[in-house]
Amino acid sequence: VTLIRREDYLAPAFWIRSVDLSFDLDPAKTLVTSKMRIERNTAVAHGPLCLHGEELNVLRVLIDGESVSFRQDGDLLLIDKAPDADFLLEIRNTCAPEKNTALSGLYTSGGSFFTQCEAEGFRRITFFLDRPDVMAVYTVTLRADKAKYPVLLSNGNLLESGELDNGRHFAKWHDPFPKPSYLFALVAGDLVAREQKVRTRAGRDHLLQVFVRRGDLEKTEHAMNSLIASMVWDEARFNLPLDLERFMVVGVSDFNMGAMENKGLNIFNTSALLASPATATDADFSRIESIVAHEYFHNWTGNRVTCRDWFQLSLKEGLTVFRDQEFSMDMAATPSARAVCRIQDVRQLRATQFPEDSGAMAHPVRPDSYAEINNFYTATVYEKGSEVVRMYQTLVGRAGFEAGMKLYFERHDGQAVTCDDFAQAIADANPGSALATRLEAFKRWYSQAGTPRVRARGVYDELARTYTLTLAQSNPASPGQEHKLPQVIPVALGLLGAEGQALPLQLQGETEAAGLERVLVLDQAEQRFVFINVAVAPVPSLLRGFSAPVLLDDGLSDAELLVLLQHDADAFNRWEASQRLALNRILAAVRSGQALQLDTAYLEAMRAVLKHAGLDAAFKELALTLPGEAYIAEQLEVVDPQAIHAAVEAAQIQLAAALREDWIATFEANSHTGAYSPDPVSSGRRALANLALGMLVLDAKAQSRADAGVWLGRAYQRFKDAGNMTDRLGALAALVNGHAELAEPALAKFHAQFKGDPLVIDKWFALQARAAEQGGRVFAKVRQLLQHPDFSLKNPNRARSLIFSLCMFNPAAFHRADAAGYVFWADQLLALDAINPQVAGRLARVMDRWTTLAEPYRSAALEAIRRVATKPDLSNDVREIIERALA
Ligand code: B3K
Ligand code: ZN
Repeated sequence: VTLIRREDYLAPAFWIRSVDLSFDLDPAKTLVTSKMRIERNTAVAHGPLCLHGEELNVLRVLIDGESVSFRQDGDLLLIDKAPDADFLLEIRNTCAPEKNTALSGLYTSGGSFFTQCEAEGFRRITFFLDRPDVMAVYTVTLRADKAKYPVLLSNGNLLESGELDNGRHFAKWHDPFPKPSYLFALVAGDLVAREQKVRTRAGRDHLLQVFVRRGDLEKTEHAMNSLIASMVWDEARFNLPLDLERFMVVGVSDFNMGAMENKGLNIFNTSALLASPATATDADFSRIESIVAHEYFHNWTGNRVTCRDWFQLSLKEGLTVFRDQEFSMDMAATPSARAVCRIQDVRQLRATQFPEDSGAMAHPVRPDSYAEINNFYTATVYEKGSEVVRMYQTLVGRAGFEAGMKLYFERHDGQAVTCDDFAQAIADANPGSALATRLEAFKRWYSQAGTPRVRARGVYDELARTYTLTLAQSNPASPGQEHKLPQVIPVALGLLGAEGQALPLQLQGETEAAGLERVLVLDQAEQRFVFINVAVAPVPSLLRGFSAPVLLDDGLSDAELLVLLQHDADAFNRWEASQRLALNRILAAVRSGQALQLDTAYLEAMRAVLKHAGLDAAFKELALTLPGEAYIAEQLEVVDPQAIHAAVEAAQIQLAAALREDWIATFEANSHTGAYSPDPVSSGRRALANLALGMLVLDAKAQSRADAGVWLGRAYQRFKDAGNMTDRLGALAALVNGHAELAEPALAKFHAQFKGDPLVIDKWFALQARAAEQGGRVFAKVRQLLQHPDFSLKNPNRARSLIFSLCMFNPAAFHRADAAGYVFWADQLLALDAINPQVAGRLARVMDRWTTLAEPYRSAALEAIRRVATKPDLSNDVREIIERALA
């Protein structure tokens, strides 16, 4: 593959200032006419006008109305004799939307037209300077059959619409804001809209619309509410109002990712948009809220200020994820619900980004090179990028960060900029801050891949009443980066006495204590911090709220972890203690090869959490859920997925048995939440009830108790009678994961009940493919489901629900000693690559960490990767991932 390098960036030789596009929409052959006002960029040396275009059929090229000679070279169209003065370039071409299975560019789904242009889809619609630093004002005319496509949408404001001959009609749209081509969108189809008029704090009126297929309208209320909440929040927190008269959101069922922030016309995967209590779970409700918010927030962080080049992707993505995470926390309202949000975000980071950062695809938040940019919409760019933004806020404070954002927009509104510009704005707004004084070192977060390790050891001197904390950091080598420099790591901490009391924090040299929590800045390989006037030997609570994306080795004993679990003022660290207690035990079993045996101290601690009157249900559910198998694997040098699974399974069975009476009480106390509302309190109770039910079914099966039938029967009953999807799917999952006989009739009933709702059928596939493996039954079932009439590789959601669920989210079913999982992966990957390279590129990532696998998995995985590599016509997307895996 050919690599594109960050250091090779050159400004474009031409600017496109405005473009007038018209479309004669037809699924087989759509005619596109583009009239571009172009001027030379005098700052750059002379050269031909060189436009991108992929899978297009060019009909004519005119400059200022005269035909002009051009040549085509691969995916480029070159005009050697472009005028020096400003000129009008007119190009006519066709494209074939209904043949576009890659879902990039203009395509059809369910008989309607949609576009997806980020990152480089616009060039599959018409010839253009398809790069984010070329920003143009768009005017778009759509013409189509009126009966089939009554709704015609594009970015910005509707200028006019009307009838044409032959049953056709048109609509003309204008977006006043210059934008890069990746933010262009059009939609044409038979859609209906939920509408809402809103007035901003600034007193401007706006029309909000959510367009979906007929029949889905009642499932858009939550998305509309989320959109309104996002608008209110962005104005209140960052003073950023909506800037268009109209803001539209459209749902489509064939979509490569979650959603897309096209200016004024966001396009959403229906899975990230539609929700009703009967068809969507609590997790869906909260995911929809955060994705609606994320895309809306992009209007400022991404659209008004965009990226100079794709290496700067985290400029908009990391920042916008940070903003949507902050929004969700603010929506959660109570301190405990905020902590639950934070815990969930960190769990996600550890499950996806940490493995990425230590595997074949490890790359900095700002990558140095890529072959296919679509491969770099990663957990590192998004989630680690968000953690980097969070560290700015930690270092300059919340008000300082808001001042930095203000300066960023004052300087760069309407521009395409870099991560350096963002860093500079935050630092300049906070002169003398812990950030500004270390800016260059801080920026290593953008250039160094890998998860830094922080080792913390404390020594208490009883006589001197001092506590000396030594913090040391290191960062192992990653591909292309042998040696790394120290990073700037904010370590939020508190100290607790053995009875749990918070101790005042006074560093040597300070005249008085500065509160009970503070942020130390670790910016050297090793640093010592001496606390004075420390009355008793403390238990350190480090990295509170997960103040930096690092792996912490604090060497705490079980007794110390138990103090934190019980008393830490920081809810995140209380949860972290619960996870560490479990992790230590699971790792000991896996490392020693001995059967896991949970001890009374651990079980009693978990019982105390479960019975605690002062803790929220949501927190209990998180604390009692064992660490994920991917995160456990991260702690090991050599990974045996079956050994990890066996240890987790044993832990679960023992936790289920030892706490049986408490699980029963927990289930009884939380299983009736009344009329459905997705709020944090009732969703927390549903989550805990589902965990308890899962434990009780597991226990009934595992211990073959005399009254086993009781809980299996109750689970089935709850499945049948559930008043919402969260309870129904929870009960179904309990039966399926417990391999209960009743699982089959329940699955059949579920399918029959929801066969008309593709998003629910996705859940039906995913639940089976993610089920707890037992003797290869899950894998066999997945192979069988490939033949199911509802299965199709063409719909990304469906492909993800079955194939990705198995390969990515079910390590024990996937990593088989007989290599059948890897053969399955290679087969499906090759089939998918022929249809949709972007989605295939994601599936290829499954093998990122193959080198850490134990035998026989390692050799078998290598063989499967090599088999894929020998395929001659692989997409660039898959080729890049496979080559990195083999590098
Ligand atoms: N910006 C889009 C992602 C585009 C992915 C292209 N392969 C959605 C988002 O992050 O909001
Ligand atoms: Zn985004």
